[in-house]
Amino acid sequence: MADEMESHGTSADAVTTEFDAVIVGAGLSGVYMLHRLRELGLTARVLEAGTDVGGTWYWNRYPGARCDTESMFYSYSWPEDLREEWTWSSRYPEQHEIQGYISHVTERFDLRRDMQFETRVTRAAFDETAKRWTIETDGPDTFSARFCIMATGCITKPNLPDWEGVDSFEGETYHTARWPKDDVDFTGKSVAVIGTGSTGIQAIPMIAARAEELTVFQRTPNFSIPAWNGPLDPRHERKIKDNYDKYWDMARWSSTGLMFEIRERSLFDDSEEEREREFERRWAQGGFSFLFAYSDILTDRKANEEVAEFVRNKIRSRVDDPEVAETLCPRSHPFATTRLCVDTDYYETYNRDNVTLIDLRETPIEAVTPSGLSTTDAQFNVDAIVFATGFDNMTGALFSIDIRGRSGEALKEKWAAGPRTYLGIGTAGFPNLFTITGPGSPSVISNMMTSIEQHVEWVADCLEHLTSEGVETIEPRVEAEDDWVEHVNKVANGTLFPEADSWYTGANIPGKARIFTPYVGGVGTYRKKCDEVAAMGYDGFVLA
Ligand code: N01
Repeated sequence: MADEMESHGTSADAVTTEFDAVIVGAGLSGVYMLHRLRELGLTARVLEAGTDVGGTWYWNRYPGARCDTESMFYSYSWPEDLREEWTWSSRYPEQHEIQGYISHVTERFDLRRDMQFETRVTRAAFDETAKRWTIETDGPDTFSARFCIMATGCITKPNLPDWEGVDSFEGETYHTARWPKDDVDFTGKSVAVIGTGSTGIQAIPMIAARAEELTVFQRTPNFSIPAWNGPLDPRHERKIKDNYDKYWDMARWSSTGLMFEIRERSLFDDSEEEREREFERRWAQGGFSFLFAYSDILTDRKANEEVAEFVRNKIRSRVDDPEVAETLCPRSHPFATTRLCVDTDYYETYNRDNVTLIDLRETPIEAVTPSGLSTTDAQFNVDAIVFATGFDNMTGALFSIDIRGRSGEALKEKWAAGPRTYLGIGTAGFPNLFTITGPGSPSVISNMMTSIEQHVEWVADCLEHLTSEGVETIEPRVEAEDDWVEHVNKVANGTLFPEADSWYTGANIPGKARIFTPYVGGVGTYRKKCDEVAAMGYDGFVLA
């Protein structure tokens, strides 16, 4: 039965509010989760640290921020009239447009009244006697809920290098994931950008166009494919909208959650000329399609190297200075084993007179100084430093909250050697705790939209089942969790992914356990497994 009530806490103005569920985060997951729980007649409150909905699209408002999943598949698949009434302006959606979309959905379903902003969750502890979660915040409010749903996102907690003197810089500093809401004007300024991941690759061309001088500090070059972004073709939009259910169903059962033409063919089944033609065809399409030219690109070292060299040659053709081009060519990891980037004029930016590339592998940064940055080779005096240095991904947001399960066990301690989940949805010892797109699920290796919807719908069905059956708690069995973690690793080890020092493995954060966290077995395969688990009465979970 739905419960929602308020009781007075210990301090004068502290109030404990009771709900069926507390949802942490008002991004794409939190918004949809709230909608589904409302439909079930459950009471829920979304707690969000930001001042508005949007999640990652609220925080990452740096110049050039844009999703590299195509707009038509970066939208909720429900309901029909919502998808009919919304029109994206371009092939790939821009940050402010995505935030506008999430905001539109929030208003459309009157979700805002169950959301509380500027409220950071600091602690969530399971009370074994009451069988409820107590959720504490940085404000006076405390919440009590049967279910605690972490919709905290995979790429949430910014990573800032702890270089000597990092606070001593007297100019402007920005982290791309905490970009100011007001326009930042770099006109006439000398700017340093640190980091060349998906974010840096999007921001660098935009900053270069405005700044007097831009110095890019690169530690590891990434592979990037052109986006060929442009206005959304109305005929393409109509075609997708007219066949939306069919396309979405295909996406749901595909390997990626995206609608790509995937060729189940080894690269070596084609002649060299055929391969070259196929690469060129995919290059002309732009974006991630390139990855699916052949089925062994991510499993066969030789096949992968051939693709890698094709892309390196494209870099060489896009960059005028051969030395700069070579510095931009990735060699330390196989193609696409770090997140493949999608760009607009990234490599061409290095042909501008006001842009300089510094290779941190040759000359590492030693310190931040009051006037800029010093490497082992030189001092760079700048007006502004932009940290595009990424995130403590997958577990960072969860570990920022003191999550305590049975007997006060800390999630952070349980996962010290790497996250342990069953299906990426729950973890043993933490009853009624759900992690939307958690570690061990396809999440970041798939179209996030498809994976978010699948998890939200699975969790909603599960809560409906528990409520109707009068089940108080659900949590994974330890053996089921162990088997799943082993399976996730086994599947990953059948690919080239673990060879890279990527954030997928936690290698970007000093001291973090190194383990490949997303499930690369395919979105469709994973969905089937989750559906089977539910159909078998939540096999692998303890229902008490
Ligand atoms: O972060 P990253 P991001 N010294 O971790 C460098 C999603 N996303 O914000 O590779 C020097 O990829 C680091 O160097 P290295 C997407 O899933 C999506 O760019 O660790 N350099 C790297 O170059 C993406 O993968 C979209 O050697 C340091 C960079 O900083 C994820 O978010 C857009 C350093 C960080 O790259 C994260 O992307 C943007 C140090 N101490 C993001 N520490 C779209 O949909 C870090 N670096 C388009």
